Amino acid sequence: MSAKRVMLVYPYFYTGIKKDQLFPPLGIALLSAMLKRNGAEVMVLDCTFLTFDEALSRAESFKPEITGVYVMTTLANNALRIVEKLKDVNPESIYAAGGPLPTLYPERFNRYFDYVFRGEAAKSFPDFCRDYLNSFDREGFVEKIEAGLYPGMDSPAEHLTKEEIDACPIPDRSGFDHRKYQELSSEFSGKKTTSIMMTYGCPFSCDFCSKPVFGSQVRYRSLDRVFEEIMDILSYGYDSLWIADDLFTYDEKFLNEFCSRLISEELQITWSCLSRVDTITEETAKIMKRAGCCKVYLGIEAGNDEVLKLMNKKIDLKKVVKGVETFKSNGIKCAGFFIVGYPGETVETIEETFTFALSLGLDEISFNVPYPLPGSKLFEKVSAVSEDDWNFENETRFLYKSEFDEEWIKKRIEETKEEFLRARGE
Ligand code: B12
Repeated sequence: MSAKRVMLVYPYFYTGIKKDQLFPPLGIALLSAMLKRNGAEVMVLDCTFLTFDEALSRAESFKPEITGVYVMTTLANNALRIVEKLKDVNPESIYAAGGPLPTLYPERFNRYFDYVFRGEAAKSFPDFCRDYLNSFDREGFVEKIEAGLYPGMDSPAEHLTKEEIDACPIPDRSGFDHRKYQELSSEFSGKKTTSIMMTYGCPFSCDFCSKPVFGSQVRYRSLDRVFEEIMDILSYGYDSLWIADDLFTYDEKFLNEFCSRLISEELQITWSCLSRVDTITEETAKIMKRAGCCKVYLGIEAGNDEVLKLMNKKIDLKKVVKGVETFKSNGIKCAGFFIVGYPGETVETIEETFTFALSLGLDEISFNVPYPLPGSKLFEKVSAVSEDDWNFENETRFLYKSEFDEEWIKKRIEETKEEFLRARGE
């Protein structure tokens, strides 16, 4: 029987810029668990803490039959660079790409990869690998694949149903350098934090957002599976969760059940999550706090109702004030994300955003210029975004021709942040 080795590559190389959020990629962890369940030998090549040469040499010694690479916007160049070299060291392998960017632009990746899997590849990639690896005549097998057999490969991608999600194994976290992830996280916050996802999909259509993989239909995992995963996470030495769901606080019933169970299981962990200002009530904030929630990250975006409408954010300033107050009065810290320089804004509305951000009593603030994510409505509105512009992380930098002066915005962001810190006595 021939070997059944699959290598899954996360082509992100840590740059050394201090970050509070650096997590093992969950998509790769999930696919790894599914592949192992199908009998494959899997190596996760998480490049985060490796040099390019170290990554290549690990890949060369493993000699996979199938190499799969995760690609998102900021990782596209890395992915193409590494796949070119991998083909030199492992010419026998077949190469597959997946993740948000190939989902949006499969044709761009078809040039470099043998196969592109769009969307939730948990629905297709593990089955494809099983069938390919089990076939006696692999070349013959790929020639005879019928359209639609592997959703998202040569047919439209399909979302997993709630039942299918719950039937998946929990993500396989064994292939990551947890010591390094925990070191960095502790250095930043004193906590060993990692990410988890409990719901998939988001029903909102914010102008600047793109949700190519999970789409609009919200699906909740069963809490039994979620808690099985939390126990596994704790076994690696983590003591804090970053709940990465787009809308974790959207459904009060789900949220209450999660919190009640966390309280009754007495796991003594803290957690933070993304949230919206309009999905929170006094009772929910209370139970979140009791269950260990220490901080929420809120997309507030702007300090002007008309600009919020431009962004199709479906919140207004009143709701922002009330939402932040509800969290804060219950002892939950609030971080606010803002976008300044949106197409259609004026210098006055930008200033209103700075003033509003400072008035809210937030514990952390972050400002960005609009980031025209492929797949978003914003991307269609702005002009001349070049493929090469995506290498920049954490920089205030317009990736398109904006009517606003980048230097001025940078200066105002810095001044506002200084004022924020001064007001907090930091
Ligand atoms: C957690 C997270 C992060 C974490 C780190 C990522 C990590 N290592 O976990 C942090 C906070 C650091 C982060 C940062 C950024 N992120 Co982010 N992040 C997420 C988030 C919220 C969850 C990711 C996750 O765990 N998903 C769960 C897993 C199960 O899903 P998945 O990875 O997509 O996997 C499925 C498929 O993609 C596919 N698949 C995945 N891997 C592979 C591999 C192969 C071979 C195949 C075939 C298929 C495949 O199958 C999987 C299972 O079905 C998503 C939003 C979302 N809802 O997914 C955004 C998201 C991925 N991030 C995004 C962005 C833009 C960023 C930033 C650029 C933001 C910024 N301006 O700085 C940075 C870039 C960081 C970088 N390293 O380059 C975008 C990407 C959009 C795009 N079009 O590419 C998303 C989709 C959010 C959004 N809607 O805007 N992010």
